[in-house]
Amino acid sequence: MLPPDLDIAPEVAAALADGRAVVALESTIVAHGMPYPRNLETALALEADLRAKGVVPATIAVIDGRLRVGLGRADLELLATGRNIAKASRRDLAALVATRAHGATTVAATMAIAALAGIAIFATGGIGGVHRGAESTMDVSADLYELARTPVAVVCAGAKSILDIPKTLELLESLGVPVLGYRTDDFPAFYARTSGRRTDRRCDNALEVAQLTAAQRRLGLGGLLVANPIPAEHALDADAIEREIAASVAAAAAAGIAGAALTPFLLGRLNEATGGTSLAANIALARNNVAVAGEIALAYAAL
Ligand code: PSU
Ligand code: MN
Repeated sequence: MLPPDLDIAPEVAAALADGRAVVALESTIVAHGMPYPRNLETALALEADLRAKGVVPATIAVIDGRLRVGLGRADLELLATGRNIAKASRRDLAALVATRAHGATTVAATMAIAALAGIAIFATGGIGGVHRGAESTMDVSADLYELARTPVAVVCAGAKSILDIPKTLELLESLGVPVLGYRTDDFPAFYARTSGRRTDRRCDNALEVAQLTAAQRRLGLGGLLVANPIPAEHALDADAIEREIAASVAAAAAAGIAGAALTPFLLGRLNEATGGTSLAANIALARNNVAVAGEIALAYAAL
């Protein structure tokens, strides 16, 4: 029985009922991850890219307290331009529903809602993880715990090095989350094709990922992470980005920014400091993740 708070768009519901390919998309990247109007253009482009492949996009958000799976243009405009759209992770969903508020869903909350709707594949840019300094702040994204418990395959370009990537990979291992490298042995670092760390398994085509996703779901073992490196022509110079990241992390500490506000602060400062280049890279890797997720969803639907 689906909760009465869930609204699945007719196009998405029909595709799910027919066993056709569906890919979930998150909305924090729209409301808090990119500036207007590129956020809106990107959200629309990601959906168009999927449709062009014969895959139905299901962008997820909370609108007026409804858990919405599949948004219209007006919903995307609201998220892209709204001044007070809450960033919604798993723990925020009940309050947004109860107070009939809006929320842009993080990877964790998008996974939870996608699973309620029966969607198995989800594409995003980068996931949250273990923050630098977590040994004293204990700031670890709920995304990692969601991956451990919720049966959705998340296609991402790894994690930004605003995070501590070795600790993030250690925790994913502890939580039992398979970390697959898509056509790579290395775990990518968002703007860069490698973090210097390995994934735990390499997959060379979408069918392999679809079969692994199906097995993971049959066994009830939770989610999995598919790490897909940024296309080489869009990758940024790792040293230059690293300097900006270190400065952003220091600025956050000096301003006493912590908790849910930390990731949006770091993303915003980084976007400003690196201007158009990092934004262009961000958009390119998101589209690349959607392309791979679309292929995985098509292979999954054909199993
Ligand atoms: N990393 C990015 N871009 C993003 C996010 C993370 O490079 O937009 C967003 C995602 O929605 C992710 C969330 O789920 O930030 C993680 O926030 P937190 O660290 O507060 O869990
Ligand atoms: Mn956090």
